[in-house]
Amino acid sequence: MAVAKPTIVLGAWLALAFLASVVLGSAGAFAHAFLDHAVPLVGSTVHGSPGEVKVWFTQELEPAFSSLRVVDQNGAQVDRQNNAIDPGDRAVMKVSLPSLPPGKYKVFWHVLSVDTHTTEGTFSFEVVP
Ligand SMILES: [Cu+2]
Repeated sequence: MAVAKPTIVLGAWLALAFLASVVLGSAGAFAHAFLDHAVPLVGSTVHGSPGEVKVWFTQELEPAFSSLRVVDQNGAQVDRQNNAIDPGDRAVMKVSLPSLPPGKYKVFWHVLSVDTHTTEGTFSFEVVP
């Protein structure tokens, strides 16, 4: 029995290490950059054209592979194509807008987060006079 005891202790440590890697691994899987909130608010109606679309993500982004695009009801891109990550907060990306006529607009985002995972999504907002 004096020989078996260290083996059991080692086995317990390995089991613990395995459990820890499973827990930490699954936590990491939820760490991608997803949309946290945006201005204009997701699905909102705004009076007058907003000057820009600004999106807050759940994780910092890699600027070279992240983009934000705004299209009108016909699918034509209407933003100023100057999407950039906020130098003060790398989890924030924005793009400028010209004066938009009333209508429905859709925002497409496609980002690469610092953990090298790519995520994308869309949301819409409506401009009314
Ligand atoms: Cu990730």
